[in-house]
Amino acid sequence: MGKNTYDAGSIMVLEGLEAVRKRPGMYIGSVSTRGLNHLVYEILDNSVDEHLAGFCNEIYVTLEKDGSATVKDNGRGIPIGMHAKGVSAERVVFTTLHAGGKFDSSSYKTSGGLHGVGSSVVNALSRHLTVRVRRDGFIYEDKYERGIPAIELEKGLLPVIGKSKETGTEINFLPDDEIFDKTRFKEDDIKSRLHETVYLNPGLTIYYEDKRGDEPERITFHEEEGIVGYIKDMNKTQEALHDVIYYKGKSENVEVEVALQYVNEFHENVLGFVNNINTLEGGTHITGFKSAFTNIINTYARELGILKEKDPNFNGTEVRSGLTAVISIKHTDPRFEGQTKTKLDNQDAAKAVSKVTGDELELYFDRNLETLKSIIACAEKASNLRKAEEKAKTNMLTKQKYSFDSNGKLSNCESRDAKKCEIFIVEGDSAGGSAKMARNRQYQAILPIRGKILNVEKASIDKVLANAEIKTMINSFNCGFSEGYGNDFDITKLRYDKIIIMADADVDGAHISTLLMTLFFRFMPELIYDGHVYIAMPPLYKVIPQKGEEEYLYDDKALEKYRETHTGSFKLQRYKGLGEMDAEQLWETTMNPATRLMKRVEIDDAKKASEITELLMGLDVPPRRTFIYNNAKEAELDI
Ligand code: 0RA
Repeated sequence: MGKNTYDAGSIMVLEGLEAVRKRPGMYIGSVSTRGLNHLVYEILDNSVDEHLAGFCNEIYVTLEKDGSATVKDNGRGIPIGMHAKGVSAERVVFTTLHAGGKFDSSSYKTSGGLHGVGSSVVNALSRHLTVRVRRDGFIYEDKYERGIPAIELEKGLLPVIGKSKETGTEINFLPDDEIFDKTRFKEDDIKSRLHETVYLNPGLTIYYEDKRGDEPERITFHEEEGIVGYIKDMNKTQEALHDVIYYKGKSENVEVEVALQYVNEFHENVLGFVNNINTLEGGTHITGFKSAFTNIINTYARELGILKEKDPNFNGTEVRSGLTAVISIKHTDPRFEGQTKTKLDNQDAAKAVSKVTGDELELYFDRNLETLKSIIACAEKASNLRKAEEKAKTNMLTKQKYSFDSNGKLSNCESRDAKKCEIFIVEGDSAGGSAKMARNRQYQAILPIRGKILNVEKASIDKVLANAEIKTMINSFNCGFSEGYGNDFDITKLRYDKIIIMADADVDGAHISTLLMTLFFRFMPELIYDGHVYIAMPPLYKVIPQKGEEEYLYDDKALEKYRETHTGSFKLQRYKGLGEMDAEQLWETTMNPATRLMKRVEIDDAKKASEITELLMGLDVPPRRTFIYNNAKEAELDI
């Protein structure tokens, strides 16, 4: 850009906007409900950055009746003065695509630069967006439509629309229905994001209000205890073995904060955050924590004589058996890698977390010997269990190798070219039968499963392994599994490129899908990280018009559309289950790669499935059914 004028700037602006509107997924992940909610998070993150910079302690998030969202903070207010580009700095923030593009929503701004990364992306994807800035005694306003400024500025400066003693930024925006499949924000996701945000920022209060229903819903999110409260909440239904351990420190210019607690369980739950971003794929901060932690526990176990000279060390999985932990770091220049760009890559983070953990835990354990002993006892228990299970596993898997082929459940495909092969996991024997007839036997394998598979979230590993269906799955996928025995999972051996869950579009079907996702998430997470798991989308209806072609419709919205766009009478056939379709229909609608619809399971889906499973375990049957049903209804087509 040669000239530093407003005109030159605005041309760049329009090009940037077009790029965002053309490929929204590049900037916000997707145009499904997840991408839609992401708009709120982008705007929220800027206010949270202002909190991190030390100038804001209250944020209001409102889901308005008209479908728009408002995020208001009491920070300094986005700068409104003249920018070098010859226009108010606010306009630059909302119309210039900031570097990075993909997904780098918020970062830790210790320098207090002109933040607002993501604002222009939200602006470009909004039908309309209004900014109000309160500062210097006035209220300033700016407006946009689909990212394009909607008011003309005088001398490049914003109009004053009132007076105020307050300071802060208020942004209201309506997502563009030309971009998004659905434009209704999903309140549950937004609420849990807000809750997560205040756990990580104990000085912050977020006032949430949903005005869309008949009765407005209001929640105040504030967590005085920060990540300690987060741990307490995650463990609230479990038997804690000691008070939450908390420490923080700074090393390598990285701020490290950790809270942890053991429960009477074998499950490990370690969450990582970098500058408030949930690092779902882990990374260096997590490995730094794990290696220091394993090291410390083993050192103490030897000092206390619990491990004898001849004994091998406890491995990491054993040491973390029963552990719930949150590792939250602040880094001035985080680099993310991985499938969803949520894996931290900075080596200094590993060093910093490891150093702070080593120093602080030593201080803590020297003063809290009883806690230390109960933690070592957990590792010991896990270690003994592993040895017993390893034996059981060898026995079972060798036996199983011979028996499962002969029990005839798996109808394997003929090709051995994994890249082309698919396996359908089909609920029910009758649907399994149709699927077997319908399939392309060259590339498609069918594994019918009966009823509800074992709930893997709470079952111990030997029970999981003893379950016939699960054994068959592990054997047929051919990669082993990855919990409790160190890391035995080898994705390169995967026998099928696609693992497709095919269940009825009803409550029980949703439950089966949830359980299967939980199984994969817990024991074979790479299947999901690498995008191998799918959910088949059978149609809900078939319409047979008096004149014209038959059509399959996949949801109620499609039916509504059909009714609007077709005249003349038609017969409507509702599929209740997969078993109702004959082989040919099943092939045509659900299995034929050329015509079917499928939803790829993302790590968020699987994580949520696992959380739901955990939640359901504690509930009685009636609320459980409504819960599943409500969630099943919200399953969306995502293709
Ligand atoms: C840069 C400088 C200053 C404030 C902000 C950014 C700011 C941005 C956003 C976005 C949402 N809420 C925000 N609050 C503040 C401060 C400039 C100054 O007063 O010196």
